[in-house]
Amino acid sequence: MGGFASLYNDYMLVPTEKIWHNGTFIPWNEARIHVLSHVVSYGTSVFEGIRCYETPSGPAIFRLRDHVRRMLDSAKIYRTEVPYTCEQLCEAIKDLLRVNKMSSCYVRPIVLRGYGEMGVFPGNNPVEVFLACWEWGRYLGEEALAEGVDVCVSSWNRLAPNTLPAMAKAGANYMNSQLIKMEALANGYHEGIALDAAGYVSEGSGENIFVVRDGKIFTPPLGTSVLPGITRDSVIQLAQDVGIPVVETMVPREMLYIADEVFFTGTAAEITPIRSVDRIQVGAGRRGPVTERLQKEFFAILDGTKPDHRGWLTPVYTPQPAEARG
Ligand code: PPE
Repeated sequence: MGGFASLYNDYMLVPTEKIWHNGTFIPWNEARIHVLSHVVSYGTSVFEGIRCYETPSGPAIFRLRDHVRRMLDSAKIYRTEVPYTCEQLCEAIKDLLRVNKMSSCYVRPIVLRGYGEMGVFPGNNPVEVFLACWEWGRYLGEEALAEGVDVCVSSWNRLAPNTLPAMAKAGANYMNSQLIKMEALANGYHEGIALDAAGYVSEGSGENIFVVRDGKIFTPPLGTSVLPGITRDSVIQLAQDVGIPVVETMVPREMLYIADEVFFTGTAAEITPIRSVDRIQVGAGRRGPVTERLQKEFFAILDGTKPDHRGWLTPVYTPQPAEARG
């Protein structure tokens, strides 16, 4: 990746066998759209990113219903009727992983407006639903989870209210994310943090953000142009479980510099510590104890060392009742 040096991780897709399209499985290479599909000119898509983990009781999808629900919410914001229910899409995603014989992987459901009419109005273009999966490693590099990443505050702001709705996970929002990410990499950082239109801390190009100071955790509230992250919500609940107070409040930029710890959360990034912001060292300049504790709690549910009492994991293969096993 010329110009973006070694901070760019190689994410070259390795095809899996099948992709689900409007109710049927088609070969990976046949999951195509016409170049004049509405989505190509106008960015008309909403999507999700979901992880499936290899657990001691088999592959399990993390917070599947919550992700599918958020995609249907995103579609609703854009007046798009998805011709499948939440239950149907959850079942189809489980089928997808079985058909492709996947254990740990990333799942990308996409709803888009396809080929038909031209012009901005999307309402007469077909709604196409695709479900794909592939193997995806560490989002911000292999050492990121332990060592932390170096980030900058972006010169780009996040979406202003009444421009593009930040609560929708829409393809178009990611043009803003791309500006943030490219600028960060071009300047030698792993990632950028964007402020909202009022100048308060919002989120990363593809991650929510948390700040720790004096044993308390702060995170920007909905309404500061953040995506309502499912990992964000999980971390808030896990922090409460272990008695660490979490406050959803406006975070001024300078809090990033004087924090004891700062970390990102996201499906792809999981819980990634931030060791510097704008070349100012955060805390001790490495993963702090609160971040580490939350990582431990999070991964303990995924590796089965802690019970999943909230039902966050959906098994891909339904466990057989003992008597039916023969
Ligand atoms: N903010 C943004 C802008 C965002 O894209 C994500 C997810 C989050 C917050 C965290 O949300 P959640 O995954 O529900 O905890 N970003 C996805 C896309 C990554 C990509 O490069 O594509 C992801 O983490 O899967």
